[in-house]
Amino acid sequence: MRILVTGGAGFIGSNFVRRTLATRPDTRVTVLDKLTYAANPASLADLDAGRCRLVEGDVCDAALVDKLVADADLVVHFAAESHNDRSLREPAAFVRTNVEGTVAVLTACARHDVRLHHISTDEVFGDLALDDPARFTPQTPYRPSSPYSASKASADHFVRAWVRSFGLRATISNCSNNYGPRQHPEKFIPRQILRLLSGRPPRVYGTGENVRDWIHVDDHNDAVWAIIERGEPGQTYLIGADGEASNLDVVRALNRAFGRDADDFEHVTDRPGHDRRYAIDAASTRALGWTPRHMDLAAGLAGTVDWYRANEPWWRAAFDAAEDFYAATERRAAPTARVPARGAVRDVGN
Ligand code: NAD
Ligand code: TDX
Repeated sequence: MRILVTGGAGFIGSNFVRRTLATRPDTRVTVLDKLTYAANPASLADLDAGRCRLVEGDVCDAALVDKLVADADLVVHFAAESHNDRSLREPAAFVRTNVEGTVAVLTACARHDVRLHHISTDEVFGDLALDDPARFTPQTPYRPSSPYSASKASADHFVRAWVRSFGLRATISNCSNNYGPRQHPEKFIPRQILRLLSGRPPRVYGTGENVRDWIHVDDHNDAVWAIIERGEPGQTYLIGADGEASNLDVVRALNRAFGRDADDFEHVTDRPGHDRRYAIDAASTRALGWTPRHMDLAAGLAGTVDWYRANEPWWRAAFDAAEDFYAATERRAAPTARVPARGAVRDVGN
């Protein structure tokens, strides 16, 4: 099977490529990646060149995408601008890659009748109140909050439009927050690990009560394969591993993993529009026979710490650049305002 993986030099995509080559001997992979700041070609450098090639290019380059799709049996579309904080500073890049890039992939897949799996996020559903017992399901209405999540929501709508209008064989998955090896140092968990490895305390936005539903990247990618192999074209699948934890919980667990006082961290300026809570009901993907294997978050974090500890050449330059990025706006702050609960200011007008 010839697989085109867009965004395969990024966090989840590179783990997908590695896992695919390791577990499926009948596969060959072409990675299309623009090698933006978020990519790290070292994530693919040790792979068998006979089974994995990297094409440096833009997913918005319709002619290039068409040529690569014509040679594929399957496309898995990970390429995106993926960081909420950056989407607040440079939203246009998110519209371009996440929306126009997806349309280029859809157009080529429809032209060549190639099966597509589109990687999306739980953030398209907006957020839940901290005291709301609900979780996201495939029926939850879209209500994105940030330029990032709005661009991903738009991309999902275009996928469904291509399924309906052009008979494209496509599935969509909306996954919760991933963690694990090879995640860019700008993201929450690696940032805190690398600050701790560099002798600096973790940094929590606002009160730190915001909740994310953590899943190990290998569990996400196994779910993607379950959908590719057993999912129904045209359907949407939600992926999550019942891993809800507040940012405070995560930072305290990391401090403990480093043998530090759990409460030795800094509060900094909150993210504007900061989503309160995400929570996934993954019944749609579990129905395909998939079950997550990394259910112990503390153990998963410990393994992730070990990986970063052993791979400084992989992360050093990106970590320094990410800390510069944050230093431009981030200030120490007292955690005075609570995260708004249900019915508070953010829900007015929805
Ligand atoms: P990432 O930022 O680590 O990787 C994105 C990759 O896409 C990078 O290698 C980058 O170079 C590439 N890319 C960006 N613009 C491109 C363009 N114009 N053309 C070609 N390649 C381009 O992101 P990630 O965390 O691995 O996320 C991958 C996908 O999974 C994204 O679609 C994201 O929305 C989705 N997702 C991520 C999470 C998460 O927790 N990280 C959760 C759910 C869904
Ligand atoms: O230094 C930090 N301190 C902090 O408290 C950083 C970088 C983040 N945070 C908070 C913000 C969030 O509540 O941690 C939480 C996680 O932040 P991110 O890692 O930026 O992830 P999030 O915004 O939740 O989005 C992620 O999950 C869904 C991915 O980046 C998206 O690509 C994915 O779609």
